Amino acid sequence: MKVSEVTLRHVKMKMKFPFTTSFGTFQDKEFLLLEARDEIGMSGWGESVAFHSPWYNEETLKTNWHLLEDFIIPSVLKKDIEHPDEVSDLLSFIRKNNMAKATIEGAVWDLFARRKEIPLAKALGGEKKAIEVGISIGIQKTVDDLLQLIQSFVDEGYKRMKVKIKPGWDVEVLSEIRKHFPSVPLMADANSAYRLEDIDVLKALDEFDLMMIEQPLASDDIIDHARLQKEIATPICLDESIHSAEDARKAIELGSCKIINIKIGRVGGLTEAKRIHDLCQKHNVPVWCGGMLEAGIGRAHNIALTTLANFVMPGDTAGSSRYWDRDIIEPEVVVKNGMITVPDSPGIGYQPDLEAIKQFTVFEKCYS
Ligand code: OSB
Ligand code: MG
Repeated sequence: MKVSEVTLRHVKMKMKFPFTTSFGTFQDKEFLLLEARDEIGMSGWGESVAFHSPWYNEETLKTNWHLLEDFIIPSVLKKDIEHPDEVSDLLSFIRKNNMAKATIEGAVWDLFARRKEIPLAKALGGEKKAIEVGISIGIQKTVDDLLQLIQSFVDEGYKRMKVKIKPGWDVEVLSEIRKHFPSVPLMADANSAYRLEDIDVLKALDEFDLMMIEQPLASDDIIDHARLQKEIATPICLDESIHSAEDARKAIELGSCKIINIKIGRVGGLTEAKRIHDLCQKHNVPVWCGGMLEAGIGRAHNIALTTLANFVMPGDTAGSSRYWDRDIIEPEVVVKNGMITVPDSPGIGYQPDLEAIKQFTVFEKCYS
């Protein structure tokens, strides 16, 4: 197969609610969509998870556009590609910029599966027919607001609650949650808001029977996380620190974490995501699929990846209606009793809603 034409779109959507993490607040979601067309006129779709600002990692929608336009698209266009695993080889001369790489790699995976007339999940080797879903809840104005939100998501059936924490919004908040929801599956995500010196606070969290604490320390660290893991009972899950299977190998060897959150964009694509999955499986390290507040295309890729066997914990793959009044795929992603039924149609299993995409597109450019 050959990618003979690529359309890159800058899309702007508004989330239903502001989402606050330890590093900032999102509501306007601007991102890139990539449509790759092959020599027989079929299309595959990818979504970049880079945000407008470089606060989760160093990439932004503009750096992604630059990398895609000047390096990535020219390296993939017109090349003979037997299998999507080859895309990461074509791009291996480019250091990092994983989210930009994953954008086209995801589109090639979708295209590959559509041409074979199989679901992307199957192309990846996934077997689950349905996946468990958790929800990630941002920092709220008051603890009461948070408790009410948790109640509504418990009522909707979400399989685990993840709350964002930061210094000053941690021990008391989690203690209140546990008072009201003594046995709900609960975890906390700090997005790197703490330092090893904060160890007393992090030790205090052991009291709340958390499934895990996600990325408590620096976004580029695996050394201090290993020291911290020796001191606390709560399993550490790494998110920001893991960019590759090599990173995962080192983190597991050092004991920096007991669980890994896999995000396709952060690791440079589905091929690398699968490698990390396989490595973790070999080492009995459970994984789950993280979220980047994706619209439907990115969400569909996450669902397909989650069908692999070692995704044994609920992911952050909430339904479309959690984020959007109108998503960009048809049908929308629906969560019922905390589960998503994996689509069995070819490729990502959902159709891009071209009318919605047109409505949300700010700028587009075609490369051939
Ligand atoms: O750390 O997992 C994270 C959102 C934006 C940036 C980073 C993260 C998140 C989430 C939201 O936790 C997950 C989602 O609902 O997509
Ligand atoms: Mg996280």
